[in-house]
Amino acid sequence: MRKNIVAGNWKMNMDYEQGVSLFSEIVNMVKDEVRGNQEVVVCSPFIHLPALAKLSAPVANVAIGAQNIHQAESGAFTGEISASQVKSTGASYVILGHSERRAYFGETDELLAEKVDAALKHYLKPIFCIGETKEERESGSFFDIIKTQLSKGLFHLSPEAFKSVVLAYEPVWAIGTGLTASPEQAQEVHAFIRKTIAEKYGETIADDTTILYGGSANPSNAQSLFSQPDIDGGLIGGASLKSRDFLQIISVFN
Ligand code: 3PY
Repeated sequence: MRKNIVAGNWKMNMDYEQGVSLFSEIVNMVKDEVRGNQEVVVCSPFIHLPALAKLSAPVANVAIGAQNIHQAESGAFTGEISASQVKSTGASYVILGHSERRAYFGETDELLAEKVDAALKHYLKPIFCIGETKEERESGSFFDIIKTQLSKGLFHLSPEAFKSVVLAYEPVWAIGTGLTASPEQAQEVHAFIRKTIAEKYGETIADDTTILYGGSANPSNAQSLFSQPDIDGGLIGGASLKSRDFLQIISVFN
């Protein structure tokens, strides 16, 4: 049975103290709430990871992740962080392919495939983001775009390796714009993603893959989005920076 996951993407927010204090609040509030096949993940800036790892270690079903890694193992890459360094903090996830990294840092599908390999080599589970721009939605090419992102970024993986990947459908037009895909629009794409995975890896792996919705998800729309059959939780931006909003989103699964 696939996991339901609510993952926070803090982006480049929170100084060290603020981040530790927010995460402590989250841990205290969710520690008796998150059960069974549900997991809460917080993807913070790198600076917070060791402290958050200590706080999350005793709590079942709460994990932490990074928002990026470099594809190389180690070496002269000033300012970069490798998968093994992230893993050594106690993190278990890494967001890869977020549209902000694709757009502002020129991350291509080919580069992302290398980052996926680096993550998996060090037992970091990728939360792999895919999604179309406004123009691609309006022109109707969005299914092709999503299929290409999946196949170039992930379909080189063996079935065993693919099982460690979590998908996040994040329509670019819904990120930082306050716009959200309707539950029906999101479900349509999630079902398409699952079908595309089934064609490559078979029904069992497709059924077991967690596919999150991301893009202005918040306490008012989480319930209607997460009740769709192929939506298994969310990758939450702004609303993950407020403990009460984040908790309300998490409690959709209780
Ligand atoms: C958003 O909610 O805007 C996000 O980008 C989540 O990753």
